[in-house]
Amino acid sequence: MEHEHVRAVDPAVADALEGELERQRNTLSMIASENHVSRAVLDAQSSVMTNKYAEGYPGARYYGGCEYADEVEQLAIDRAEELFGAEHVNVQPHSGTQANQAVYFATLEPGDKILSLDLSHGGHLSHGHPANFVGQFYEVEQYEVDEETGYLDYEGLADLAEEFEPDIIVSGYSAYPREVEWERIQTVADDVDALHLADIAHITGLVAAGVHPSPVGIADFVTGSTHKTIRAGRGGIVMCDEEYADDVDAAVFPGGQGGPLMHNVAGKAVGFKEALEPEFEAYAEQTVANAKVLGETLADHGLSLVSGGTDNHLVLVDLRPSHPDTSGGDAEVALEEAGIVLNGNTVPGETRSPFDPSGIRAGTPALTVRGFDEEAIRTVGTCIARVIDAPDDDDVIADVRETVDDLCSAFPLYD
Ligand code: DSN
Repeated sequence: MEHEHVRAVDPAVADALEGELERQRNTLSMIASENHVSRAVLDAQSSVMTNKYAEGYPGARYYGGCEYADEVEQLAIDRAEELFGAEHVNVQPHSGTQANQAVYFATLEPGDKILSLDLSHGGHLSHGHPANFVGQFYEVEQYEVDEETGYLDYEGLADLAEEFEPDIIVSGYSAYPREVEWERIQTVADDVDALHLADIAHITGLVAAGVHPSPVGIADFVTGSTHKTIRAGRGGIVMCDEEYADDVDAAVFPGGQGGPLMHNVAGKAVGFKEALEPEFEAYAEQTVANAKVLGETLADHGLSLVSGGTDNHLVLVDLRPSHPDTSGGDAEVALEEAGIVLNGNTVPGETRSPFDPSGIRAGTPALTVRGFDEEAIRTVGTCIARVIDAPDDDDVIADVRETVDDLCSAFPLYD
């Protein structure tokens, strides 16, 4: 990864690209929504497909010269259909948010009602936050997790649905560490005659590998992003039954987007092929096993986990019981100094602010790609706890940074 062509034209950008590669190599990437894609996906994403306009869909484009674009997009579609068992897949959304936008555009009129999980309880901006277009174009009501247990409050959701009479219920979350019971949410949707969108952005890879139950075939629409646990490069997808296929396709293009990012579609095709291999299931299983060990290690050091643990790739730590004077933002900054990159995160019953929240969120997808096993993750968990115990202690930070350096050497990236 020399970037010699960039360097010849633009040394400033070449320096930044190389700096980012070294940053990823020399730190522990634990932002739960991030991952390291394969060299094959990187190669596809930096290909000449970036030059091609291919508005439309395979076999029905608005431009000539699309034979290879057709081939690549059809491969991405076929592989996604096989991976997820979906009747119809659209692989063109530029991101998970744009996948959600397509579903709203396909199914709702402005002013229609969306029932979704509150952002501070683990939801997502594109599920109805007032700062997002969704919160401005639609009427939004939000359900919550049970603040005592940290688990989704399915009964509260059912009561709220009966009262609010939503047109669509959104499930699927960005900071929820537990298995989602899709059938229970579908039952609520059926009872109030609402559609159901399951946004599996975070767990797309876990669902593909069969280590988290799938909402495909249960919810009316399933959206995902392709760069998180599934490692297929940046982008989004929408899955649905055949009856919604034309509406979803029209909502993606021309409804919400112009030309597809064909280099990213090529990355998705390659990443989905990799996800169909048996090794991917082993990777997804190890990701979850590592997250469980991470949670146990943090708990052993006195930290409080929302819901007490995890069933997926992430843990959410509420710092208030153990470290009331340390915010998630403080912890994020100190950990980054020590070479551990994660994010401060709101927690259920948040008492600070989204800019300086009470928790941290940590995920294992990227470390697992590097080969981290349970033993290495235990070391990482101990490092995190040490820094949180002494975020202002330069000696502790330096000592942890040494351990992080050793781990980065033992588990090299893009070698
Ligand atoms: N921003 C992503 C996350 O970190 O969860 C979701 O889009």
